Formats: sequence, C-alpha cells, structure tokens
Amino acid sequence: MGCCRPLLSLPSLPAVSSIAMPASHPFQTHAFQTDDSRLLPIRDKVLAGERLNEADALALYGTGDILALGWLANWVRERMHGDKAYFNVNRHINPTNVCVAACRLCAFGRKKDAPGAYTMALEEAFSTAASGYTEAITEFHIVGGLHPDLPFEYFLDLVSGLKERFPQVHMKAFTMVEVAYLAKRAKLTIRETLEKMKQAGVDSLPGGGAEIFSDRVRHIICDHKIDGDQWLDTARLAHQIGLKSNATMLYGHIENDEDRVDHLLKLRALQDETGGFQTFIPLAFHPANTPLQHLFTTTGMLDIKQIAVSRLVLDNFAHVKSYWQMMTPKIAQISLRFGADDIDGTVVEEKIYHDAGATTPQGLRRHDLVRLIQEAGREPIERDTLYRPVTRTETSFTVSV
Ligand code: V47
Repeated sequence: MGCCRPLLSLPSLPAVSSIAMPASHPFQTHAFQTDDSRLLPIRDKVLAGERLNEADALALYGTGDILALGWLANWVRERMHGDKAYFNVNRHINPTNVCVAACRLCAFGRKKDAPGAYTMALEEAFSTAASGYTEAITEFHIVGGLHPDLPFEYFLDLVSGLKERFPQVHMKAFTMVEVAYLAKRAKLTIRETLEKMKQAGVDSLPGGGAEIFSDRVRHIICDHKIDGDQWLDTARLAHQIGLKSNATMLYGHIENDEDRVDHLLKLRALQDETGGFQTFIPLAFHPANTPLQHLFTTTGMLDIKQIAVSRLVLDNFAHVKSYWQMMTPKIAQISLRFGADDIDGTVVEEKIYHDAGATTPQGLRRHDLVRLIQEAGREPIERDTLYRPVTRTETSFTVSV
C-alpha cells in the first residue's frame, strides 16, 4: 500500500498491530499508512473505538487516499463481522409504478394514464411473487409508487395474501414515504397505519425514500415527498412498534459532502434512540431517463468512498450493504474490502434502477453471489432479512434462530 509516495506514517506511534488490534482481531494485519495527515487523528479515534464527529466525516469525504480510508473501514468491518459477508435469496415486487410524486430523481414513477403505467391486480402480484426463480425465496421486498386511487386495503390484502401463500417468506414492505402517504389517504395516524400493516403481515420495512434529508436538496430532487424529519419520525414509530427497518441515502446527484454528513449523523442519532435500523444502504444515483439526466453517473472512487465513510460514521449500525444492483457486482465485491459486509440478494426482477439506465442484470443466482463473495476472500453467509443464518436444500430452507 502506498509504496512509492512519501508517507506520513506514524513516527511517534508503535506499529498499528500492537497499539490497536485486539487479540481477538486476527484478520487485518498490514500496517496503516497514509499521505493525508488529516487521517491520522481519525485513525487514532477509530482504533480507540471513539465516535467520529462531523469534522472527521468531512475529512473522510475530502481525502483522496482511498486505501487509507479503506484500511480504517475494513478494520471496523472485520472487528464487527470478521470475514463474514452476507447475502440473501430474495425477490423484489413492485405492485405499481403509478405515482403522484413526480420526483426529479426518479425514472420509475408514471402518472396514471401515462404510457408504461401499470398496476398489478392482486392475483397478478401473487403469481409474480411465485415466478422467476427456482431456489426457495426467504424475502419479498415490496415497494411501489404513491398511487392516488388504490385503497389502503389493496396493500393490506397484498401482504396478507402473500403471507397466506408464502408463510415462510419475510415481508419487507413499504418505504416510510409509502407509509406516510397511505396514512394520509386512509385518514389514519402513522402509528395506526404501521400497526395495521404489521397485523396484515409486514415483518420489516425497507430503507428507501430517505434520499438526502437536506431540505435544500430535497426541494429539487423530490419536492413532493415527505421531508427528512417526517421520514425519520415514521422510522421512529416503526421501530417503536417492533418493526425493524433499513435506511438508505441517495448520493451522487446535487448534494455536497455537508449534506451527506448531515444525513448520516441524523440516522446515527435516531439509531442511538431506537436501535431499530438493521442495515445502511448507500444508493448511487442513476440519472438516465430522469429530469436530472444531465448529471454524471457516480464514479467507482465515490462509490467505494461512500461505503467506507458510512461504515466509519455509522458506528451503531450493524451492517453496511453494498447493493450490487446499484453499485454493479464488481464494485459491490470490492466494497467487501472497504467496509461493506452485505451485497443484498438475488432480487430476480428490478425496475427502479433499470428504468434509470442500470446495465446490471435483473437478478443474480445464489451461486453468483457466493462466487462474488468468495473471490473477495470472504466467507459467504446466506442470511434471512433479520440476519439469521439460513441453511437450505434444493427446495427448502431453515433459519437458525
Ligand atoms: O427510494 C429512485 C432510489 C430507492 C433512483 O432496504 C434511485 O434492503 C438511483 O430503497 N437512481 C429504492 N436511485 C431502493 C431501495 C432499496 C434497494 C435495495 C435494498 C433496500 C433495502 C432498499 O431507490 C428509492 C430511491 O432512493 N432511487 N430512483 C435513481 N434514478
């Protein structure tokens, strides 16, 4: 690492392995080196298990020393998970793309009568759920547009109908944005809405719709969505009634480093309060076919940096996911050495990023995910949505509880 450049490497400190590696940390053994002096105090904090602050997070975003940043994030990742890298066998279901919101970031949503608009009848959603895969699915990931006419009962019947037909499958359904919209339409409180969803069979919530909490940016990229505080309030209520959720951040559009740090710190504060987030998933913006299509796509450097900074700042999140659909399988794989411990699942059918120009496959097979992880030198662990290990045969699976 850094063989040919002048190194600001720790004259006054003993070798990293002796100051910082607990005996129980047998993995990363090569020494930390950097040509960015701003990283030295941050390294000390990370190795001491101290929380990073706003200035630290900004310095991490500001560095070009991706290997030093990766060293730190990998150190934390290995301390938390050793060599384990998680994936799941899941299927995405998008029951409708009809959406009242018209967000500039989005290529998926359509007005009701626009070409390409669709809404699945319940039977169609049930048969979609059963199609496109051969290995037993452990999770349905269900998200869609904000449909102006579909009643709340449609969504409850969708989940209860799926539960009835696939009782072993975890229902990770509806973003905070959908929950808040359905509450408004059904004239219920958010808590009542979440409770009814839970009764119908929702087991946890995905992390979408968080975008970037900054009002300035949100007004431009997703003006008609709930604001950042409402997203956080909805997540808080979900956690309070016992539903775990994920959290996301959309980056690589018009936000700046301060916006990203603000977003991460707000998530960290809520996690301190509830402990209800399972995984953080940074989502790289895909501009094609959106009103923001003049923007560039993200670079590999930014994608990897985003994973590493997330791992270091979100010290109270158990998992950082490098979603292969969003990052590409190649970057997701490399991320497993830069802070990520999860690459998401088989997915089967993906619409949101493919409408926005993604060139990744629609789905990957279980053995593809295993290979990506193994070739990164990590140990593949199939998990369920709650990160319990899954053991499977050809046609069935068992979750270790
Ligand atoms: O909420 C929409 C984002 C999200 C674009 O919880 C876009 O396990 C990039 O949240 N370019 C949906 N991103 C996806 C999501 C997700 C995915 C995988 C796993 C989990 C999880 C959650 O996708 C949206 C929005 O933030 N999005 N349009 C776009 N053009």
